[in-house]
Amino acid sequence: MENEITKAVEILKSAKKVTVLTGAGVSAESNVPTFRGKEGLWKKYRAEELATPEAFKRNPELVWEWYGYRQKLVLGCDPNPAHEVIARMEKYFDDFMLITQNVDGLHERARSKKILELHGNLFKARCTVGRMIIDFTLGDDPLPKCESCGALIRPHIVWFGESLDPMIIQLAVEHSEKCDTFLVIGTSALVQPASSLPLMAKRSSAKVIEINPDSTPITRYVDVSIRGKAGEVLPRIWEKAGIEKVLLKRNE
Ligand code: BV8
Repeated sequence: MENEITKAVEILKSAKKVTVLTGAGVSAESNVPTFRGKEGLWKKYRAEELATPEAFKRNPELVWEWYGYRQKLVLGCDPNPAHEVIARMEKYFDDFMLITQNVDGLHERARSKKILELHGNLFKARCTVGRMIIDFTLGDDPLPKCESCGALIRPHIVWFGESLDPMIIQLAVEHSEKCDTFLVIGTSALVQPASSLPLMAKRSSAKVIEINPDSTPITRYVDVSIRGKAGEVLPRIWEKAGIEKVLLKRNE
């Protein structure tokens, strides 16, 4: 692994435009269960049962119960060193974008500012009629309604079979195609269109670095594949790159 970390450090030291794509694995060390891991969220429930518009139509109360459970679960978790290094990276590259598939809000809590949330956010909801988006945490009402029109509100989450926000996916594609360095961290690379982004970066001759304890369908395309945990590997790469020291010296 040391050899791959050294390669990743060399790439980052000459990077100017960095794009990062994260999946549930970046929150694993914050004790947020991943989707498809052995303790995965989907294990208790099947995605089709709950993370789809049909499920919400069929049983909105059960879907809200699941999202309320996940809100409580995430509120008991904290960002881990992986989130923190990604937040610090943002300050040191001329052009930086974080694209996340995660809906847990931990990147924001780690003070990342430049974030594209591809799949929405657990702590936002929207009116099923007027589509107005609000900050929302489930309370005692199992079927929360829109304050202005009385219609049901739903989690502001992209469910399977639903399209992503066109503006968000367009920005994600732009940042994947124009970066010179693309880090893909903690994703099984199974969900589309997110998992096409690293390949777009590769096709636009960016250097792609994958950090994941397991291999994934994109491992064979990346330049550097580091088999490790994000919370351990990212701090080592960042420390070794010494970018903060160099730039702090420059700003002295
Ligand atoms: C859409 C919100 C147009 C829900 C989620 C081709 C093109 C377009 C669409 C499709 C297509 N093929 C299939 C589709 C349909 C579908 C899809 O991709 N299905 C898959 C399952 C085959 N896509 C869609 O429906 C998308 N819509 O494209 O619209 C359209 C419309 C209709 C029909 C066709 C196209 C919408 C997808 C969004 C779905 N919503 N989330 C919720 O959260 O409640 S996706 C869900 O999976 C989460 O967001 C999650 O982030 C995402 C991906 O999972 P991962 O993040 O990768 O998590 P996972 O557990 O799988 O993996 C964790 C990884 O971390 C593992 O690799 C593990 O090894 C690693 N790890 C573990 N510990 C660590 C670690 N890594 C680092 N450090 C550690 N410590």
